[in-house]
Amino acid sequence: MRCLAVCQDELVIRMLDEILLPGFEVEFIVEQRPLARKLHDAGVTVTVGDPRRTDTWLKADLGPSTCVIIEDNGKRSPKKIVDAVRDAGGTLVYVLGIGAERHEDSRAEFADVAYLSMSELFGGPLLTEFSRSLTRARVQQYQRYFSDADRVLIMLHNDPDPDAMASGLALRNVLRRTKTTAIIGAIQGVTRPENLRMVNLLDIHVEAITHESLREYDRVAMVDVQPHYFGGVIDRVDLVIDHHPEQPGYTAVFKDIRPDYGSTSTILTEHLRAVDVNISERTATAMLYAIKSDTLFFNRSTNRVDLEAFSYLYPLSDAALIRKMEGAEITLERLDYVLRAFKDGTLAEQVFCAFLGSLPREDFIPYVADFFLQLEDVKWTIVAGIVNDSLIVSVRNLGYTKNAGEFVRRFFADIGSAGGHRAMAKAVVPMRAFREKFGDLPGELIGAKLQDLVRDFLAHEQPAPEKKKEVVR
Ligand SMILES: [Mn+2]
Repeated sequence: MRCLAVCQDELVIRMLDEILLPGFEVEFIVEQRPLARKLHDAGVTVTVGDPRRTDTWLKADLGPSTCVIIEDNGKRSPKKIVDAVRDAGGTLVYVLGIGAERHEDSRAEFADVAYLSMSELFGGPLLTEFSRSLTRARVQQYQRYFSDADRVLIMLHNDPDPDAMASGLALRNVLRRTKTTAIIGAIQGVTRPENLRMVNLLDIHVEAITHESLREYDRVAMVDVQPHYFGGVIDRVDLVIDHHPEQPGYTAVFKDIRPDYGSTSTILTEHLRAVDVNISERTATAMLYAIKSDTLFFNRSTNRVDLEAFSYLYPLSDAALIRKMEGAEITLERLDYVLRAFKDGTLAEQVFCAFLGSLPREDFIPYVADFFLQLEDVKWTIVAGIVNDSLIVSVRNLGYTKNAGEFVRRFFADIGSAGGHRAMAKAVVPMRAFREKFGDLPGELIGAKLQDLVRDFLAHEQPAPEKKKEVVR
């Protein structure tokens, strides 16, 4: 195919020539004779002429199937050139934006021709390549640092979730180690049924770690968590890879913390890709499941990089296994608490509140809160229960109403821990402190109290701006 290009910049001409030559027969029209001579000597096909004149184009033998590329350098409008090309019978006209300034104006001005901008054409791939090579350098550094260790510990947070476990598997892969030379461990093991199902289906072993046994390892890495989480027990690690906001108060030889990523598995997908490590089906399946679950299947704030990691891992993973893991959400004992909440809970003005009494495990509370949020006409759910003499409050809403994090902070931050973001939040309050603040309420009145608090909050609170993402476990 024949292509005529109008361009007065040597660098751009050489670049276009390089890119277009294999598929096109390219000829450049330049205005300055010295530039034309220089290009001609370099082997570029070039004619000297005034591109604003129709006869320049007629002379250049412009036909309806000739492709015309016109440079828009942001200094002088190429409108006259476009008109001249049109008059000479050109139809395949492309304006190529080179100056960064006036792309939007130009796009509007040349609405009837195709407008391409140089930064859009090259920016994406170039940035991907740059960030991949930066990641590669980073990963190679910690790979080397870990290479001479006999035993490596990959430490997870308590009650590890899919993202923690998948990140553990992935890091073991990056370090090119086996389960005997890189141990995945946690101080408190997995308890939630859906996570246990993942452990069984993917045959993941999480070693129980004690403060003493920490010393048996030559190197310690942490994924999906940072040392401050362990309350001063661990203040120095070799590597931290996490997507929670960076915390002070510890030292790490290497760290890669990216709070704008939806999961730690997303970061590790990039690490694996950067150093070209093969990802096994098991690891890919775990990571894909982790990305889905940490982003609540892309319902929670999701980054472009999460989608990219997802589409990269998808063909490598076992979709049937993921379906099986997801099915593990509903268990008989959970249904039991759903029924209890149904019986004792209250629904008023689209707010569902329930107090579940004393519970053997915490996960029933967020489960019930999530469950009732699916109901028609429910916009907020507040579900509470007592675990180990602390009141746990899970708050959920549909995300476009007032802020759940604000709600728990307002009423519980002074007597316990409270946090979260717009759509999901959690408070943990020692029962003694709760009684001191709200009185010694019997069970059925705790539910009613919560209903009062949220009614008060929703009636008076102005919508708060979206807070920076916090992940609620
Ligand atoms: Mn995570």
